[in-house]
Amino acid sequence: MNGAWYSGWRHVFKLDPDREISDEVLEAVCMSGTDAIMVGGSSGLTYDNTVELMSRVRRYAVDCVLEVTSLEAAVPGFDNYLVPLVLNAQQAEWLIGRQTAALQEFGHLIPWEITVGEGYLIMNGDATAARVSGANANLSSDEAIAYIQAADRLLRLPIIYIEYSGKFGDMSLVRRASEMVSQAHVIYGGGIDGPDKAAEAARAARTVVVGNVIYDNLDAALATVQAVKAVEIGV
Ligand code: 1GP
Repeated sequence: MNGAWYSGWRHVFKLDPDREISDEVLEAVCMSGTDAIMVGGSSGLTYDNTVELMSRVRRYAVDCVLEVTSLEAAVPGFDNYLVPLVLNAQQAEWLIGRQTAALQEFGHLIPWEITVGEGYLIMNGDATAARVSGANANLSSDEAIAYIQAADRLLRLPIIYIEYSGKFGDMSLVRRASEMVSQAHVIYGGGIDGPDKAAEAARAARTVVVGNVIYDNLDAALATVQAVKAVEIGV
């Protein structure tokens, strides 16, 4: 662990401001023992729905982090901010263009001490994030590893997020990435529908993100917390 605020994360729940969540479900998620709540989504984020979700999560002691993907939903008051740079985006605006446009406008307001860049590798072409950013998700393992090495070694990004949103990914690739990085913290997310896949992902990545299943099967989602925490970090 390098002492960074994300370095101890093993399990994270990701909540989408554009989706309904009842108070009961939100309470169960926030009190589950997860290490953080990540707020983010690929479409439909607004200032209002992001503020609303943040203030509801704020009732609980768990850390609340915003993944900033649109300028209008860049809401102050989160514990930390993650700024994705889509490594395999086809349009440069998603790699560094939107971020620099935001800096021109709001650079003086950004809380740098609690903000980090996140190299985002989108591996599921059907995910909304892939469609929105035009990411080339059709990568061989070696190509994916080259992106990860570029992010870790050349760009020295502190976090690399291997994103399979909606589909369970190739754990041998994720493990290979985790074993190869020199300094980056590897996060995996996508298709975890219960404790078995959660444990598998926890063997391959430092941090495991669980999203959709919260809305589909709360008990299965909650069971992922202990499943992840029971696995020693092997990478
Ligand atoms: C999405 O990586 C997260 O950004 C989690 O993916 O919704 O498929 O669990 P799922």
